[in-house]
Amino acid sequence: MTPTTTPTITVFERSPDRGRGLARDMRVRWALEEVGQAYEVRLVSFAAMKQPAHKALHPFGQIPTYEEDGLVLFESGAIILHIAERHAGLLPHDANARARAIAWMFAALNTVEPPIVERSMAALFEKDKPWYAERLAALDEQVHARLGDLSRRLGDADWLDGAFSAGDLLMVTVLRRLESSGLLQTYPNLLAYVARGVARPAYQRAFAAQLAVFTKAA
Ligand code: GTB
Repeated sequence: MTPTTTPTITVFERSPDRGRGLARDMRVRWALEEVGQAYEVRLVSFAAMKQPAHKALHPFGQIPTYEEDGLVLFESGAIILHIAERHAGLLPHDANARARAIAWMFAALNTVEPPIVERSMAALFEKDKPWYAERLAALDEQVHARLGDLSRRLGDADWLDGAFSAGDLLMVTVLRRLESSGLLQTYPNLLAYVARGVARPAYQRAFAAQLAVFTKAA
């Protein structure tokens, strides 16, 4: 059922990624754009995120959140699944194909994203440590293990399992976090996959909207 009121999402008032679309509101914006659902945005500062008012929406004091018709959701994956279940365009109708697309959503979030996030965190916060080079090499190896398997599975297909789905949407946003690392360069089909995702008009609209927030705040 489509919502009777316009959903509201929360996003960083000033994203630390400086408008590169790497924060997790980007995937929610993209999903909403794919299904043609208008949305409102509420900007939240780092300080406000940790206050009781925001923690009533998000127990861990983070973005994004999603509010619609009395429903409050947190966790980008749960929000996207909710959007995909209520609108056409992000999950196939066939029950088995739908289950497989949802499996790809979980794979993006539970299997591919964790080593990528761990690597980004190390690159941000551990650069000055004496063991950094060794740790980075180990983390690179873990990321390559996932990318190698993903690349082999994708092969020369456009998307992970038939038509573009919420699984691809999440996987593309996860892989985008590697853009500055150079690790994707070894996998031309994954580079092309990400390029296909970001070329989608819905992605472009979502990207422009999050960039406008950063530009206005800067
Ligand atoms: N599992 C949750 C989900 O998927 O929704 C994770 C939510 C989350 O990590 N939110 C982050 C947050 O609110 C923003 S996206 N952080 C504030 C806090 O925890 O206090 C993570 C993020 C932040 C910055 C960049 N960047 O600069 O590139 C990329 C991703």
